[in-house]
Formats: sequence, C-alpha cells, structure tokens
Amino acid sequence: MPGVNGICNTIMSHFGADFELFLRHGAASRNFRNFAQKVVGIAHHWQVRAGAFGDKTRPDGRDDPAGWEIEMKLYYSPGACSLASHITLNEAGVPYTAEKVDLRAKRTESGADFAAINPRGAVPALELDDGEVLTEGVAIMQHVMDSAAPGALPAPGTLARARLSEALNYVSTEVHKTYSPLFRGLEGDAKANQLALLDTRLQVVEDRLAKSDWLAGDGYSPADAYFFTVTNWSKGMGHDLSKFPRVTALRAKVAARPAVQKAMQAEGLI
Ligand SMILES: N[C@@H](CCC(=O)N[C@@H](CS)C(=O)NCC(=O)O)C(=O)O
Repeated sequence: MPGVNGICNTIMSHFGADFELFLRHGAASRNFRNFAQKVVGIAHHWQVRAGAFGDKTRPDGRDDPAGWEIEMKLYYSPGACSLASHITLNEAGVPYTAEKVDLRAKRTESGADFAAINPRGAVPALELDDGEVLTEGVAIMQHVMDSAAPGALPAPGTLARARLSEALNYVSTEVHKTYSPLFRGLEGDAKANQLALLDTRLQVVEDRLAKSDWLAGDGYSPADAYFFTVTNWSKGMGHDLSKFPRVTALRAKVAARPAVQKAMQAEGLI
C-alpha cells in the first residue's frame, strides 16, 4: 500500500501532467483550468504535510525545511557527549529544538520523565520528526548528516565511509569510555592508571594527526566534533592535554567553527 506521500506523488505525476497538456493545447475551459490547478495544489499541500503524518519520505527536499511541521528534538546535558550531536545538528543546518535533561533525576527541563524517552536514561537522544527516538551519538550524528545534508558524508559502502565509522567508533569506545570511569571519582592508583590509559588512547590520535589534519578523511567530520567534545573533559579532571600538541591544535580548529560556538553557547558553556 502506498503511503499518503505515495498517493500524492501519483496524483501529482499523472494528473499534473495531463492538466498541463490540456493547458498547453488550449483544450481546457477557464473553469476546468481552475479546477485542475486546485486539485494539483491540494495534492501538493498534502504531499508537503505528509511528513507531519509519519510518511518518512521527505517530499520537499532540504531547501524548504519549513514544510516539516514537527522539528527534531535533541535531549542533551550541558557539556556531555550529547554536545557532539548538538554541533552536528548545527553543521547540518537542519531545524531542531533542544531540551536539557537532568541526568540524576532523569527529568527533562519541561518536567517529562526522561526514562520514558530513553529507557537507558542517557543523552544524547534525538526525537525524530515522526516521533521515533534515536539514541547513541554515533548513530545520531550519521543519521542527521545523511538525512539533512545528503552527500556531506562519504557514501555508505565506500572505504571513506568505513574510515569515518572507524574514527567515530574509536572515539566512542576507546576515548569516551576511557574518560567515563574518571567521572565516578577514581582516586590514587586507580585514577593514575586510568589517566595513563587515556594517554595511550590519545597518543593514537596524536599519531594519526601527524599524517592527516582531521580524524577521518581529508576534512572536518562528526568524528572531530565528538573528539573535541570528550577531550573537553580533560580540564575538569586535571588531565594535561598540552603533551599532545596536534590534538590541541585540532581542538582549537574545531572550537572555532560557528556550529561549535553556537552549540556551546546554547548549552551555557561559553
Ligand atoms: N553509548 C552512548 C553513551 C551515552 C552516554 O554515556 N551518555 C552519558 C553522558 S556523556 C549519560 O547520559 N550518562 C548518564 C547515564 O548513563 O545515566 C552514546 O554513545 O550515545
């Protein structure tokens, strides 16, 4: 069964073309022409609105996001790993709203039960324009870019896309999750060991940056936003990043991006 959008497309393609023929050959009366234009107009109206009724095809392309009446909503906590998704939404230039989450109370700023939105209680969570909730930053960032800025990331199936996945997964599993235990108040040898492990993870990135200006491919990507986000945490932990000069230089380049400044301002970080 075609969805609302499919039916509208059918009306548009068949009837729209027929009416055009009528108009071109002068075979239609003024009344019939008005009627024809109305039918095409109504079909177009519902085609555009279909996005708000759960039809997942984006009918109006990215040039006219106003056709989408329900915006995506990012659930975030200031400075948490959700900042990378926040930055990526800005980079994609897609309309969205953002709501702060109290991670201890598992409540959103408007008082909603966050556990009902993401049962794992973690940010980022992205409510899509059809109401579905997508979690996991790596998935969110790729979905945002692929759906809102087609072609900006390397195409799935290419080695370049695998390299992006490689970098995102490295940041997620090896860097982000090496910081995590430090938030649980490690002390003494346990803290020193964890910081040493973090240094080995960061050295891998430092070495990569000797050969390339960015974490993945030849240009900026969500992997750089994610790496910037998690390495922001070093400061609060007394972890010195200056021993990684290329990492420090990359962080400065990422920080200067308008999308990053905008996300940090929105989260009250600067
Ligand atoms: N694997 C998840 C991890 C998300 C995560 O660790 N989020 C942290 C903030 S950086 C969080 O919400 N922690 C609170 C909790 O898990 O209760 C992802 O990459 O999105």
